Amino acid sequence: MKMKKKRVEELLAIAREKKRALIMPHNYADPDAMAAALAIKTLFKKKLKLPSIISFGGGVGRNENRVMCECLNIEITPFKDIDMEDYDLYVLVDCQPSTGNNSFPEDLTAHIIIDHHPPEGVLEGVSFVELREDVGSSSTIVTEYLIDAGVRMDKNLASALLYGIKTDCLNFTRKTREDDLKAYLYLFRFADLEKISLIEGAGLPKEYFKSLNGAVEDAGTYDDVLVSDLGDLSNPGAIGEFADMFLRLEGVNTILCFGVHDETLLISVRSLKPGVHAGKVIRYAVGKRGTAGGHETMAGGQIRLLTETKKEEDEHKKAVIGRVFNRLGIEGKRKRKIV
Ligand SMILES: [Mn+2]
Repeated sequence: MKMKKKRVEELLAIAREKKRALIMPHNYADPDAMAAALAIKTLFKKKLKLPSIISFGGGVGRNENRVMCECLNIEITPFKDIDMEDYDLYVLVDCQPSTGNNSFPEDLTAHIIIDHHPPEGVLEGVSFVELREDVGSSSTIVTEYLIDAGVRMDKNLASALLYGIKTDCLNFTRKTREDDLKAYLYLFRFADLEKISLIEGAGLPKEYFKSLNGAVEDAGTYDDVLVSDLGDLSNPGAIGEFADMFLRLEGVNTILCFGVHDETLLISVRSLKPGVHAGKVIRYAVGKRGTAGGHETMAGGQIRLLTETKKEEDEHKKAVIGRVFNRLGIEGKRKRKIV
């Protein structure tokens, strides 16, 4: 515990003389990433009176995440409205620079990185690097910081962090360590469980079920791979959600869902098949022109489509999806509809 205390002190020492901090989760900001960002924002405010804002490139996708931001007062500024020069302290949470899943400019150097994923990013010159692969969430790491720094846990922050741990550890079925459970139990005393259940049961608009219907109608299997083209999407968060849902279909172990939102092709891959690395599949498919993030079992990516003409857009989409098909080994196979 003594060593960790030193870590949060080191972190605060770097932030001490700064005027404005920019805290950036990845573009696929999930509850863990947003909660960890909120924790750092609170730490800076309470210990240093340092103002900061939270920003990332993607929109808040899932309805649960939107409700989380609303009811726990997590303010997000879209990255397109950010001028990097307005800030003298850059903090990346739940991600690393130059990995393609965040909007942090590659020509700048971040000051602080806090993450629980394997080291993949460009970490050179970063003053404070905390990469803890031994825990299941970034929320766990920052909860320990708050405890060590003696910051009083308020209800909203505790609820956000508790939900962050719970979701990133997939209800404690995915890489959950003792430290995650310790942090969870600590937060449990302060968290507002009514708000958590509000978030988990977030209301869904009619369009959600319309796209679900479309996704099921389009879904087809190629051996043990299920593919669904969601077409034009109003709710980009649906792609990942439906991919998770399809993974429960008996007899399939790999899912590809994709759709177009705001002239951008969004792709989600899930895989439980040994030898298929979801993150690598998407990275290969979108190449340098797109962004991708994720792990072996789940990943998401996006690429802006060439849209001079409808034909060009369709061809571009086909080419990118073709590369996913190729990597999944289902090129030229026959599609069998599921309904
Ligand atoms: Mn995480």
